[in-house]
Amino acid sequence: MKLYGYFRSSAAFRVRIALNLKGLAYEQGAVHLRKNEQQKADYLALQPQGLVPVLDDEGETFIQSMAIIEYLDETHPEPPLLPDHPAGRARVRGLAQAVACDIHPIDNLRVLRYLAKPLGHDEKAIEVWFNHWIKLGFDGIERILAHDGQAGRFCHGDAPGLADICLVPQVFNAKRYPSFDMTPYPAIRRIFDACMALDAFERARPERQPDAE
Ligand SMILES: N[C@@H](CCC(=O)N[C@@H](CS)C(=O)NCC(=O)O)C(=O)O
Repeated sequence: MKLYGYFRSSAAFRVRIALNLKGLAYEQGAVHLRKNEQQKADYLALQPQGLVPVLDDEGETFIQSMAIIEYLDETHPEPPLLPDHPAGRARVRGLAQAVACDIHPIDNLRVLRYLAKPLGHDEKAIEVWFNHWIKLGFDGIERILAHDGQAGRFCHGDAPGLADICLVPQVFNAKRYPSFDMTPYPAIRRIFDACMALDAFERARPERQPDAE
């Protein structure tokens, strides 16, 4: 398998964690987002949206991190990334989407670039924007994790899964600006630490990727 991504991409980070949890070997194809390699014709032929990641599995290519992770879960069921019970699966997908649909897209590189140009916002305003959407998202996720009684060591019980896979890269993003305060999120911090104690998460972190700068 080959994963096209970028060391700082949190969507690619999700897929790296999933591949590691499944114990699957993969090579990486680096797409340098800051240099706009995602807009080059050869990459657009692979991913017409101009986004990472893409997973190539024996010549078949797949886009969108959540779809890729569910593909991996269906083709390599052990260990499962979603609970057995439909209600558990819905809870885990809900938490995962709270990150992947409600936080991450608004803080994506192309959005931040658009805020700068043509909208004319400076670096400070962009930092305020970036942190604002993470705070709003984390406030809700923290309430769920701390109060619905279904989190264990991880977001759902005591095994890592899709919700943790989405949460951890988003916490890395939250640390991008030192001005973001993680203090109000003890449940998120506890689960983050539990995840990062696992080799599958640790090996997926941005600094450990071959294209890291
Ligand atoms: N919903 C997509 C999001 C993919 C995405 O936004 N990727 C970012 C990096 S995390 C990207 O490629 N950004 C390029 C850009 O903004 O130009 C997924 O989950 O795969």
